[in-house]
Amino acid sequence: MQKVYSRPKYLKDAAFHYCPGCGHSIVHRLVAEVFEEMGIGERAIGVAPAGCAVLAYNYFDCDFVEGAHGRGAAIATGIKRRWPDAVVFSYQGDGDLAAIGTAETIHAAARGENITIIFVNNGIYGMTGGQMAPTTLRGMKATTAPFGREPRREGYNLDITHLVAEIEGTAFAARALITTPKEIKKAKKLIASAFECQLQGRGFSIVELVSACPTNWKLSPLASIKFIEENMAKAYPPGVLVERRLPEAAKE
Ligand SMILES: Cc1ncc(C[n+]2csc(CCOP(=O)(O)OP(=O)(O)O)c2C)c(N)n1
Ligand code: SF4
Repeated sequence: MQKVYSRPKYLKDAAFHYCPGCGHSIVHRLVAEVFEEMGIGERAIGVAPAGCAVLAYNYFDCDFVEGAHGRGAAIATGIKRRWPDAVVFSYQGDGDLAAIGTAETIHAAARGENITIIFVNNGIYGMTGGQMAPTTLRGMKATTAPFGREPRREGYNLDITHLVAEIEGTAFAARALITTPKEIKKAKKLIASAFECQLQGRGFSIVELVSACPTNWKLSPLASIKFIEENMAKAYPPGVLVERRLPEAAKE
């Protein structure tokens, strides 16, 4: 019999606490598979966020630090500077990265810190019950935008990965959709490219995974996938946003 599934080496034997249809479980698995395939799991140090992935260290079988909300890029910076041989990543949601941690994210990119950010964009604050995030789409309802986001009242939605891609210290910025198996395979490739970028010492790398929060979107898991395809993917189109070559200093 052909084996089609096995637990990745760097995922502990623990059941995820995430809701059915939540993208976090899929993204965890992808990162763990990449660690195994690239042989970097023993060197990996993660920074867990506030948000639904707060317990990420219960699932990944690698070293982990719990970060305060939004501070992932700053904490990862400290770890990487102290242990340059470690493969350091911060795992963050959109409330965490694009609201509370905007400054840390942008300045880590501006400094070209050689770290990797795994950014799960579900367009809402999941853990705290569905408040509006900077990434909440125009017209999308949230507990703090009960009539649907209206730019003149709640502001425009923010494509933070695009913003960060403009910064010279960003070596690699990409986005993928956590929807169909085909898109999820693309997501895995981009996650691997981001870690490869860090291994080559090229600077800041970020992969945004556009992902479902069926619970707070108040949609079924299947309808959530459709919502990503029909709405989120238009505001946050997948693909490589930027890939910069080795800076001169790193080549010497
Ligand atoms: C400095 C700070 N502000 C606010 C909070 C409360 N808080 C915890 S999780 C969360 C929302 C997280 O949303 P997001 O980052 O989008 O992650 P998700 O739960 O959707 O994965 C908030 C506001 C906190 N823990 N620390
Ligand atoms: S609330 Fe949303 S982000 Fe949090 S575990 Fe449930 S589906 Fe995932």
